[in-house]
Amino acid sequence: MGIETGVAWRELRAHFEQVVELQLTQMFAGDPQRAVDFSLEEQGLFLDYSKNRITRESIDLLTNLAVEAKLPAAIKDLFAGKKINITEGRAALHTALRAPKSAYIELDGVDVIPQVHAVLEQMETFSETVRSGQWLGFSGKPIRNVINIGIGGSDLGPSMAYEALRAYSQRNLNIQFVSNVDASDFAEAVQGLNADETLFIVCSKTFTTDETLTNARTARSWLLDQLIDKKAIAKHFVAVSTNTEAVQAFGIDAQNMFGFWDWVGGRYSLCSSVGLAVMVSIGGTNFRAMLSGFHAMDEHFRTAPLAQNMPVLMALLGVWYNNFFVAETHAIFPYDKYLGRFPAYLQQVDMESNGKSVDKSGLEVVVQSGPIIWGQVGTNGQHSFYQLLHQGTKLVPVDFIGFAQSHNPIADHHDKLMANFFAQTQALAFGKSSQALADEGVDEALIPHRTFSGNRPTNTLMAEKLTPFVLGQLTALYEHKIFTQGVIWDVFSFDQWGVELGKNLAVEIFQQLESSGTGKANFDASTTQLLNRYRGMRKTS
Ligand code: G6Q
Repeated sequence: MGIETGVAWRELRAHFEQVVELQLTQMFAGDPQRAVDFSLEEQGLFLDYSKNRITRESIDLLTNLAVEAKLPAAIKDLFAGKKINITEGRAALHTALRAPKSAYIELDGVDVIPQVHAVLEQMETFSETVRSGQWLGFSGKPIRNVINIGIGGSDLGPSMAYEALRAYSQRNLNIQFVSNVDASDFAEAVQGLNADETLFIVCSKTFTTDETLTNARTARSWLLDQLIDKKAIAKHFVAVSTNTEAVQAFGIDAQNMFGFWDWVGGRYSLCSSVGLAVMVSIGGTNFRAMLSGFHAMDEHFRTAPLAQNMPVLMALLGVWYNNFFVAETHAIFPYDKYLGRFPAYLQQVDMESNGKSVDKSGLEVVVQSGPIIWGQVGTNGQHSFYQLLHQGTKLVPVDFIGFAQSHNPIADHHDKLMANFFAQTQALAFGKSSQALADEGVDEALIPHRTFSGNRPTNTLMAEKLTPFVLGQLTALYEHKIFTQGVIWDVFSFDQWGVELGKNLAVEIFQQLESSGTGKANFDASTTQLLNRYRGMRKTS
């Protein structure tokens, strides 16, 4: 029996029939308090959710839904380190990674906080040595290039945060991220670099991921081609992993390994040693400020009442559109160049967590689970796909994220950027009526083409500046939003079995390709045809 059979869902369904007819234009006109009442501030992060197709009753009914889904108990279990990742038999205790040293969080009878802080200190010592130029490469030169080799959760978090906090980076360090098994990724990253000034961070929780190990082996060959002596590896490779044996087998000294734990999911691992490249870039103090931002949002999520809880509200609004308005996608548009990787990062966190079609008891879900997440920085999207958002037939709820201060306050750029930011949510909500166009004297034949229906929902998130603290708040906000939605849809948000099949098939196909066609693999007719064609083209090229 899923959530859709409960009272709250039934009431929401009935309520939806009334709300679906309402226009944001009327709702604002009839309620001068609306903007203020549907807004929330949490330690400088401001959420205006008034431009959503909701009434006060919608929020009451949606919070009832959260109660019916037993969200408060689920939040407690998350923070208490209960093994809620049942299909993998693990806790999902990423919140412990940003808890202060004074906290006490027990898992299997052990307080995890001392381990967390010991690794943070190890990371800080290492980062400082690299940043200050004291870490010397094999030929005695300081490190100038740091390349993180990792994929998925071991890439998207650190690369997003590195970009986001570039304004805080030490500019004489060239930080790069190599993730793709496509050799062009590695080749372009090391283009023009000297091996004796380059440090690789091999970042892999399991240290078994094929793409990462393939890139790491290529990096080792590239380094040894230039530096010859195998002893150079100790000076130019460090590892971030939970697998000491595999790290040592690769040739990296256990002393140069930064550990973390199986209770940290890959896509929730940015605050662990997976963030090492970020700390090298921005330094320990800024990294800790980011952790404080995460922790502040953790505490808000853990303690605030549901109707004033930012992640919960955003999650419920998402459920409202996903399940009642049947919106298939949700877009995220940061109006900040530095947040360019944020939508891609959230794509993984959200879609890998809630892209599930069976519920916790293994039955097919009856209601839609996670949406398709997508997005890009503004204003670029305005000159591209916003057309569909304004006048297309699809309903796309959007989160707009903007800041009052720029890291690069040049001329009037920032006010122009933000003018667009405000204009877009206004246009989406209120549109432009045919009457207004007629009043302006627009040619009658053109009126239908120039009419904007409006009534298109958005959230606006705003903070003073994109600081490490604010990035932490924002990231934790989405983590907890996604967790809340997983609770409501009753799916396991912390596993990702859906990525297994393709991985296994790739291994079989690779073996077939390497065995020059003598293998016995029995592929479907289409795959066989494509493989034969590939083989033929590979030979002639
Ligand atoms: C994230 C996933 C996945 C993982 C990568 C890399 O939640 O588990 O994206 O992070 O497959 O795994 P390793 O860190 O083990 O190399």
